[in-house]
Parts: sequence; C-alpha cells; structure tokens
Amino acid sequence: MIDLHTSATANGYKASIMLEECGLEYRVVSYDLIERQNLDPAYLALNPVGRIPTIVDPDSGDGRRAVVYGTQAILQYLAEKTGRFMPADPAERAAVYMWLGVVASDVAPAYSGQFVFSMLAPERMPWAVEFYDRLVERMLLVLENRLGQCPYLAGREYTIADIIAYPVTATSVRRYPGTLDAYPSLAAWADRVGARPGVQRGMRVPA
Ligand SMILES: N[C@@H](CCC(=O)N[C@@H](CS)C(=O)NCC(=O)O)C(=O)O
Repeated sequence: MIDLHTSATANGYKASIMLEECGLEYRVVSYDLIERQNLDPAYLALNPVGRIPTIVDPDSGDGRRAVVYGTQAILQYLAEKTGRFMPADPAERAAVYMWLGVVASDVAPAYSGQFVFSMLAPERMPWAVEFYDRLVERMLLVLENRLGQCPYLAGREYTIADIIAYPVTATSVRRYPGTLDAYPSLAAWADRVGARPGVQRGMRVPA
C-alpha cells in the first residue's frame, strides 16, 4: 500500500486528492510542521528536502519501491501509474505540463511569499507585503483568464493540472484576497472541481 507523508496544507491536499481521485489505497503519515516533525532524521532519510508531501509506493510497476516528493512529481507519477487524468491528445498533454508548471512554479511561490510576509514576518515590511499581494492577484488573474477560455486548465478535460490548482482556491485564497468574487471564471471552476467526491475526500486528509 502507498504511504502518504503529509500535513493539512494546500500542498498536502494536492497529493491526497490525487490518491482519492485515482481510487488508490493509501496510509497517511501525518506531520506537525509547527513542531518541525518534517525535519526528523527518519523523514529526512526518506526525503532530504524535508518538506511534505512525499509518497512511498512499494511497487512502482516492476516490484521496486518508488519514493516521490513534491506535488508536481507525485501527480505526474500517479497519472502515469494509473493512466488517469492525463489526456491522450498531445496538445492537451502539453497544456497539462504547462499548467502544472504554472501552478507549481508561479502560483505556489507567489502564495508562499504572501504567507511569509503577511503572516510570519516578525516585523511588518510594507513593500514586501504589497509586492506579494500584487503578485498573487496577478497569478489569480492568469488562472481567471485561462478558465474564461476553457472549462479546465488544460482544455476540455479535468486533469492533474486542475488537481494541483484546486487546493489554493480552497485554502490560500481565503487568506488573501479572501474571496474569488473578482475572479468569476475561477470561482465557477472551483465550484465544479470542489463538487467532485474525490476532491472532497482528499481535502479531509489528514483527518
Ligand atoms: N515544491 C514543493 C513544496 C512543498 C512545500 O512547500 N511544503 C511545505 C508545506 S505546504 C512544507 O513542507 N514546509 C515545511 C518546511 O519547509 O519546513 C511541492 O510542490 O510539493
């Protein structure tokens, strides 16, 4: 059975949603990030980056174990393993790769910076707060414009690009800007994706 090393964060939910959507059996190993359990030597031996999520698949296909860290890699690995949520059409596959990258390398870091400077910084740095608030808004507008053109991020089908993007709208957006009222296409997509039973189950992990 697959082990999912995770925590109740947007990145953790991306992995649990994918496992639920694929109908795979898995066991949850939960980490308290405030207590820095993710830096325990046992976890660092598994994933030297020391961040969540990580999955450990005892059988990657030929009986050998696979350890996969990071949301983008986990989603691609499980899509390949199950043949799910990855379109056959080459142009839509290319779009999946692109939007996976946009969420992992553009949207998520914008929100990380926004969280650090608005929530964690011991003193308020107005320039940095302003910079990341604007960057988050810019990234939300990118998603809004894309979802105004097609029902899902990669085009016509629900794919792992939607799975990687959804948790941000259900968690980080509540912190900033608070609602999706200014982003109607993104809000409609989030309602559609959030209504999926697998997504709802994944958002409850760890319990
Ligand atoms: N690039 C990674 C980022 C993972 C990440 O930022 N994980 C955070 C929780 S959301 C974490 O483990 N933070 C604890 C730390 O950095 O010590 C991914 O996409 O999965």
